[in-house]
Amino acid sequence: MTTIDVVTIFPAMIDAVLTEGVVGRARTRGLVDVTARDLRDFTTDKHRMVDDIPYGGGPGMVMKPEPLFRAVEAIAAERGAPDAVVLMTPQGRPLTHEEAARFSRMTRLVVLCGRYEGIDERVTDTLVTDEISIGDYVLTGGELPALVLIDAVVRLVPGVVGDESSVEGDSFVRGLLDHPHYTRPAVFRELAVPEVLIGGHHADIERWRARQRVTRTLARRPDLLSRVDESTLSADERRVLAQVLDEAKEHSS
Ligand code: JEK
Repeated sequence: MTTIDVVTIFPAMIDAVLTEGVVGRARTRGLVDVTARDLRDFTTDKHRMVDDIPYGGGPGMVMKPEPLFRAVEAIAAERGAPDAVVLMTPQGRPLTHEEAARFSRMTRLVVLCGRYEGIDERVTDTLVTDEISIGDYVLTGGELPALVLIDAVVRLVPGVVGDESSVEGDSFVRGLLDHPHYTRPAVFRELAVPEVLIGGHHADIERWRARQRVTRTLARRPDLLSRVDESTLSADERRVLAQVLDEAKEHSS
């Protein structure tokens, strides 16, 4: 079983989210064990202090090393040595599908959530194995990033998402965005579902969807297309991609 321990001063934030949906069900089914640990439980002073002023001066507060060390040591004693101690930080390398897949193959993960200006660098230097960021925008702490990481990791644990082929079909696995989806009614407030999807000619539908995936990726995420692994694409996707790239060349010459 995959065990994830989250160290935070806001354990209720973690519990509130990870009891719902696919991750909540994975927990009740015993596929993963996610436990939020209150960092203040690992303090030894009567005020349960987790932060202090920065050496060298400057604004804001810094997370003290001692409670974080005590928390990770207590978790290691209880669970066994972790495979990774992940720190959520704006300084981390960006979270990707590959990184999430790597964590999903581990047995014991510890995720550290900072607050304030960040944490004492001696924690990063000696306890942390991976520094991860969820993107180039600034948040107020590591809890939402930890939830994003855990959600991405848990759905890759075998058995969590019912249809394994839907995980393999993920756009970031293949390097293509998804095609548009529609459901009933066929006309909603004068907005019609594309005719090809109504007809039900399977090969036509698949060609149309392949074209949508390729043209949308080119328009919205050309960075993905330039790194696409052609061996993961269907015959329709490969043909449409070659066609669309050729047309794009034509327009620029
Ligand atoms: C963990 C505390 C708040 C906010 C200072 C940082 C460069 C200086 C700390 N993708 C992500 N965005 N934000 C986080 C994240 C934020 C956190 C903590 C993660 C702990 N904070 C905070 C501002 C600053 N600036 C950017 C200039 C430090 C994150 C992730 N993962």
